[in-house]
Amino acid sequence: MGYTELILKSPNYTESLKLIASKVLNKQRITAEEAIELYYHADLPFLSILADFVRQSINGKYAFYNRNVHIEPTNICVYDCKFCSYSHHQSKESWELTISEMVETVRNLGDEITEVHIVGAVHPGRDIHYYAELIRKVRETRPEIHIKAFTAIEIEYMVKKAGLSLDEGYAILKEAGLNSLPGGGAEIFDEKVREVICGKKSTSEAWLEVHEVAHRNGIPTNCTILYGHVEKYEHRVDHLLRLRNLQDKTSGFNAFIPLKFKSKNNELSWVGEVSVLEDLRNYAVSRIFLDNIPHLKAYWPMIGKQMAALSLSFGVDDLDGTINDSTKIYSMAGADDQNPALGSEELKQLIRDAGMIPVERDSLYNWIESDVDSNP
Ligand code: V47
Ligand code: SF4
Repeated sequence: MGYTELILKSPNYTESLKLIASKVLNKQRITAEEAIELYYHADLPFLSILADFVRQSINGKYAFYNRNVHIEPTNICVYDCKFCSYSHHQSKESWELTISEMVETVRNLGDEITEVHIVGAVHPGRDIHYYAELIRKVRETRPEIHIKAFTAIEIEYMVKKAGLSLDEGYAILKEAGLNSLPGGGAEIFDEKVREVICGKKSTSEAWLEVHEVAHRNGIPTNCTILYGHVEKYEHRVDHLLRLRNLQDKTSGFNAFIPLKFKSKNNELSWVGEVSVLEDLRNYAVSRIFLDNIPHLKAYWPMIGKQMAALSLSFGVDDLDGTINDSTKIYSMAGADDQNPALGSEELKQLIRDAGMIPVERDSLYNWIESDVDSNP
């Protein structure tokens, strides 16, 4: 008996769960209500089978990784999100790197690094011209490297500060050498929950607009959700639905990255953290619901290496990444991996142990190297 029959003939599942399963297995889209039902009522084996079906339909047995480095320009922030352990409000220590310091970091990177990921706090004194200068200098130093930089929150602020429109801002950043945007700052779109956890930050509507205009300007982006704090399943599904709708319109998202709330050293510490079972449930429902976003990424410095390996059986096809130890956003919030560096051999073995085929990718998911010959 195949896995699918195991679900459809099993006495363990309700008729409505079986209906959802047959929709997924027939490659039909599920509704928001059905996603909510999966969150509340489906068990992990059920979710794993369906998420793996979707994953394999899109990405086969391949699991991707890339060689990147994170640079965090500053922790001085105009906002004071309650879940944040990183900004100067919480850490009580302010720091800002100069452009020369950041360029020096890039200069010293090994040739194998193909991407630089630049994300930091929203500094009150830095506008788009400052950041365009940073990107320009990075580009001069490493002409071939992919520059993925600035969350929608940083973009919105730097563009407004300079009195420009988003289109004008993107023209400047693209000319300087920006290639894509990461997915941070989305948090949770539901306006009431957003008010509780990060009331001063850019609105959900603004986040979505920054990404929509990026896509219209030919700049691909990622998207995220911050889950496991005070939100309910209904809020997660509302968030996924807004992303799915935008992707239907633009096709500009490359990857969705669920970010698990880490509770150390921030104003939401009292909430605690959800279990690893909840992480797997969340990956699987996201994979099943977001049928139009090609990649589901696990950010392993946050959940730990072993959990990242397990996530590959719950819809994940991409592990971020081979990163240096400069990522403070999570280590300060109590990430499982306090020293997030992983060599590519170790990462590849982790993927093989999970029964998948490792593929080193570039930032746009073109293949660089794999155990098998080439992208089929
Ligand atoms: O927006 C902050 C999150 C994000 C906490 O696009 C926290 O490839 C958990 O978006 N617990 C920034 N999460 C990082 C980000 C990211 C990371 C990796 C890859 C990509 C990509 C994007 O970090 C913030 C916020 O949602 N965050 N504090 C915390 N205590
Ligand atoms: Fe600032 Fe980002 Fe922290 Fe919010 S999450 S306080 S925007 S650094």
